[in-house]
Amino acid sequence: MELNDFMGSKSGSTYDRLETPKTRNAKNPGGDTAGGRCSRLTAVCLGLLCVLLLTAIIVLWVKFNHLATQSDYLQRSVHNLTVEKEGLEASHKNSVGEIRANKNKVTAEKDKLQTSYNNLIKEKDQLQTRYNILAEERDQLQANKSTVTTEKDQLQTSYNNLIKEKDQLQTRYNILAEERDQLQANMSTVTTEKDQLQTIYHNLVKEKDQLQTRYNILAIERDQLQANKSTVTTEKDQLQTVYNNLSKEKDQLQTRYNILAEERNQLQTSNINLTREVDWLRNNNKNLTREKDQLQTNNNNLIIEKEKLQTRYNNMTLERDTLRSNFNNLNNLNKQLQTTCKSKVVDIHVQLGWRSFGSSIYYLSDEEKTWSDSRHYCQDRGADLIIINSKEKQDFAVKTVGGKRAWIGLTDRHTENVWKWVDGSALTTGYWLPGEPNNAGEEDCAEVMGVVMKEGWNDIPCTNKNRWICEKSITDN
Ligand code: MAN
Ligand code: CA
Repeated sequence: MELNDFMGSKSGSTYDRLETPKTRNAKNPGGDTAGGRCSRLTAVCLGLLCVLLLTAIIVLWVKFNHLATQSDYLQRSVHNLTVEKEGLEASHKNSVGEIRANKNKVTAEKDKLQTSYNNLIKEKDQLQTRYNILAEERDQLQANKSTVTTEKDQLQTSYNNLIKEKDQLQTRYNILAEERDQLQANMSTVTTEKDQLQTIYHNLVKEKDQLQTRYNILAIERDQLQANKSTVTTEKDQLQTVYNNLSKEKDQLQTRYNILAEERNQLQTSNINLTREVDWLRNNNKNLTREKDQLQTNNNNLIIEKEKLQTRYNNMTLERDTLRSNFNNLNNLNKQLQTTCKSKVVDIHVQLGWRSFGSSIYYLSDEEKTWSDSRHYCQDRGADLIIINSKEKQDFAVKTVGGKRAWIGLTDRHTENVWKWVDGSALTTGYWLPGEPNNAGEEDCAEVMGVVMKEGWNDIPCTNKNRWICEKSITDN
């Protein structure tokens, strides 16, 4: 803006007004002499040089702005990517921590299950062994029971046979006894008829002897049978005792067998439950193994993603470092250019009659204008009326105005007796002449006077025409 303004001042009537007194004194009123032409040529060359310089400055300025925008954008991108990367790294760390914790838990649970599974297998084997022993014992008892039952049946058969034989002997004995009784009865009859039948008697005696012999034989046989019967009875009693004992033992065995059968059933039930539990544990183990494999896969994927992100991060760090280096180089270049540019601007302004003081340049007009017109003149050149806020500046202003007077950028036109500088700041230290400001007839604008014994400020009407002092900062961008 200021540069364009400056360029504008070159070709118009304003430029003529900017000519230094020195230049103006050099003019020949006669006009077209060799000295005059030389001066014009110099002015034209200077103008061209200014145009070239300003063009270069504009191009560099535009380029610098473009590079600065790019640099900002890249810096923002780097920052966003760094934040994203940190977020991803944090979430990755959390995920890895969780996976490790889960993996340790799963491994511990798996070990526990394996241990309990091994214990169950051992218990199952022990139960199987005990079951086999019980089954063998049961089979032996079954065999013993069959043997005892067979023996008992044989003994029962023998006993029944002996009873039958005994009954037959009894029947025969009864028949013999009956026959004996008949013979006895016949013998009485025969005794009566004994005499008559002496012969018969002898025969009968013989027969009786024979019968006696037979009877004796039968008696012996009976005694033998009786003895046999006693023996058989004893044996029967013994057998009965044995049978009773066997029955008792059988009952006891039956009871033990029932208990064993119940125990066997319980063991079978336990075995089925254990088998089910083992199957369930096996399934669980399979599921846990599957989950573990999935977690392992997830972990591997995360590690791959992390490595990719790390690579991207490293590449971006390199890019960022390169960009930073470029930015620093550009910044340095920009600073150098700014310094050079400012120095050139000051040089050009000085050549056009501006004076350098501190970090600003100042222009004292030869013309006279109202306070507002004077201010517009300065503003049109990227400057404003001078602000005097230090003793050094006051001394510089007095020296510049040199025995004359000029507008300064101070007014109370908005609120009477409230003096403000043109940049809106309030007046803190004033270098007023004694008795001023006195507002003698609506005096709202300030001037500086460099008249001997009258070096200071005075208020006068803003519509008065006066010289002025412009101030232009060379530190502003
Ligand atoms: C005298 C003084 C000033 C006043 C001017 C106006 O110099 O009264 O205060 O501003 O006249 O011309
Ligand atoms: Ca006054």
